[in-house]
Amino acid sequence: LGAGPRATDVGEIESRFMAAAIRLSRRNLGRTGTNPAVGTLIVSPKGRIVGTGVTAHGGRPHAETVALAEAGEAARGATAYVTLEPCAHHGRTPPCAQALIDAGIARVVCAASDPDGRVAGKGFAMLEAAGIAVTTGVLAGEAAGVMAGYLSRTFRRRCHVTLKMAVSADGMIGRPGEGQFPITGSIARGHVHALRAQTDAIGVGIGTALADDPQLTCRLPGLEQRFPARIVFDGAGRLPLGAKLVKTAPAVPLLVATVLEEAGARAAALRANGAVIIGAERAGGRLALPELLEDLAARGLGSLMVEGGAEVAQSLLADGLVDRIWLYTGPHRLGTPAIRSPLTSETMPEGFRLTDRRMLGPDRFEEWVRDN
Ligand code: AOF
Ligand code: ZN
Repeated sequence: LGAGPRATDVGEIESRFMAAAIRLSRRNLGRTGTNPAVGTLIVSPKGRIVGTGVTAHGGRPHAETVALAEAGEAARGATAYVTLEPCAHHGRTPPCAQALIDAGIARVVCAASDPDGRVAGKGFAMLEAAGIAVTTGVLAGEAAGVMAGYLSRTFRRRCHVTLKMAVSADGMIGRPGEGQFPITGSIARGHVHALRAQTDAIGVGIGTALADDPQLTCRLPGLEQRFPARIVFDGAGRLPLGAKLVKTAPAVPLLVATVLEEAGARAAALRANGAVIIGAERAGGRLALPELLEDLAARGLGSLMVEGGAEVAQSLLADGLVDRIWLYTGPHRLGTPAIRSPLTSETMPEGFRLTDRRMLGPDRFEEWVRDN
């Protein structure tokens, strides 16, 4: 577990193993369908890792099953570190709580509880009824960050929203009429593509779709097969059939949120070209975003990353719908005329807390999370 000083107290040891299980769970984030990406470590009484598991591509088998299979007989008397409460329901396989009991696990340490009605507390109860010691809430916040999409979709019945912004040193996001303007370098670009691959859906406003003609796919070696859905917020149905977003659909899923009465025949034309049309309402001149986020969740999309533009960002912020901000700040000033970002590192809206900051080559990356 790294080269740090040897952990001695129980709480610290627990945190270290849980941190490793959370890192492991990230490996399949975005690839487990509507199932959360869970991580499991099986640790022997002597503190040796004898099994590791992460929810498989597509969502099955579950993490615990994978880790127990690797541990085999070594699971007897061991401690299982699981980032989510083990399931208690009969799905395509028997409950993980039962599998842990049958394997002779002595102790289970968990991060987050599972809000799925079929589990919600029943997993812990099953384990305890079998005489297994259960500790919960270890690094719960970190684990919830990884499973944010699943937890939001299940708990709140709406998409978890991450706003991605790239701003210049003077707080600008681009120049009017110049399309995609490079603000950050290639390392930051690769970082964005990797984050896209972990997200269920990527959204842009129609203004950005028209100005930049983006594809919003992940173009990193090894991740080309990862296709998050793309969503265009397009109240009046203005997305042209020749846009790259349409040309790449339906191989890469494309959803267009539009007011049906306004889009008229264009909605049918987009549908005929492979787009899924989501009927939306207007509220005060803009698209009614809360209902839209609920609609996306009902379609199984838990995490949404919004990549622009300023207007959509502003609307989501005004409605209090942004859960997390991924902010890239480039080293150059754009000067004027330029489009001002609704936020910068220095002018972060109230309620957001800095949870990560690092340099990606010449650019600075920050993660800000809203406290609920
Ligand atoms: C676990 N370990 O690795 C995951 C769990 O459709 P099913 O049968 O796979 O069940 C989906 C539910 O299983 C999902 O809603 C969540 O409650 C749980 N996911 N549970 O014990 C895992 N991915
Ligand atoms: Zn399970």
